[in-house]
Amino acid sequence: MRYVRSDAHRLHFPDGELAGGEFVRPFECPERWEYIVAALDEAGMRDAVDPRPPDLRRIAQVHDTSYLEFLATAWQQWTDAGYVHDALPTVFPARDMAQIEPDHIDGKLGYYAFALETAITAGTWEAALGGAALAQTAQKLVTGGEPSAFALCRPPGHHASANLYGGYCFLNNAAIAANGFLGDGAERVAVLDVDFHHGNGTQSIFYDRSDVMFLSLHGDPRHEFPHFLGYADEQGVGDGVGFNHNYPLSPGTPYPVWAEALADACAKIADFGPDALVVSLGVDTFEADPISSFKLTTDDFSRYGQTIGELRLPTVYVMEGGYAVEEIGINTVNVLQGHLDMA
Ligand code: Q9C
Ligand code: ZN
Repeated sequence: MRYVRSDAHRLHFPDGELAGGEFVRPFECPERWEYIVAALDEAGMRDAVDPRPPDLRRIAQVHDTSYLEFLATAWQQWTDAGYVHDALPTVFPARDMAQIEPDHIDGKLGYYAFALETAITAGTWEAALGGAALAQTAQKLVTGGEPSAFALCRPPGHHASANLYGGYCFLNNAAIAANGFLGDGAERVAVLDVDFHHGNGTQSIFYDRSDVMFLSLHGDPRHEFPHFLGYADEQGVGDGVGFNHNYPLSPGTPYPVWAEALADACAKIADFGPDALVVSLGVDTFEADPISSFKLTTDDFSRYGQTIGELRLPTVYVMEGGYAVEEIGINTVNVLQGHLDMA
């Protein structure tokens, strides 16, 4: 399997992440990328591809132009306001308040953020755009005939909606890949999200559509981030009814229970009969993940890679979460190799 990677990810590394009421070293850190590249190399998966330049016209089919404009200029506006540390919002357009984009950067940050663990820095936009370019390049490889490809995106993307950032995500790389398949002639695309956290951004982007089926296995939002989306009764709206499937699972879920949900999701994908599959690949379902609570082992990642490979669909894997940095590489590689064993 070819994989697409670039050094641009290093441009995004905030000084801190707000967690448990204090600033801690960000869980979403550049070492994650290094460990994955090292494990790919060790496994003999050395077919690395450089990204094509980002296609902004297509990114703007997934994200609002006002949101892209905000991301592209937020750091400049922040420093123009006299601030010197990473940019974080302090105020949000909560219930019963005006949903109007303010002029001041303090207001804009709250308008476009849904969570405040995620800081914006000088290099955030360039890194996020670089990540989106990886997803676009991987999609082009698969549209061009490669059976599968892996986009080593960092920062991740599945929490970002058309006009909201948070949960370490700015541009929705998986949605950008899915939209790319449609733009290049696919009639139906499935997005399978196996990250520990619900892919609220991806769900939101495709919620009213029948050409993209979204399926997510994740920690129950009653207990886990992002807390405000990901319930089982969210089945789509309008044309999209029946094309959104959530599998909220209890804290501590072990592999057999998780695998049962995956089997159900894969049966739904097979019935849907998509032309392509995008997998939002977060390996924060790992038993030793520092911010998550599922109990998957390193071998389980091989097992479920095989289950996904058995679908025998043209597939783009897009990197999402996974914060047990020492094992993030092997867990990721195990999914990709499991896929290759079966596909
Ligand atoms: N106590 C991704 O995996 N903080 N984002 C959770 C848990 C935010 C995760 C706090 C987690 C974001 C892409
Ligand atoms: Zn996650």
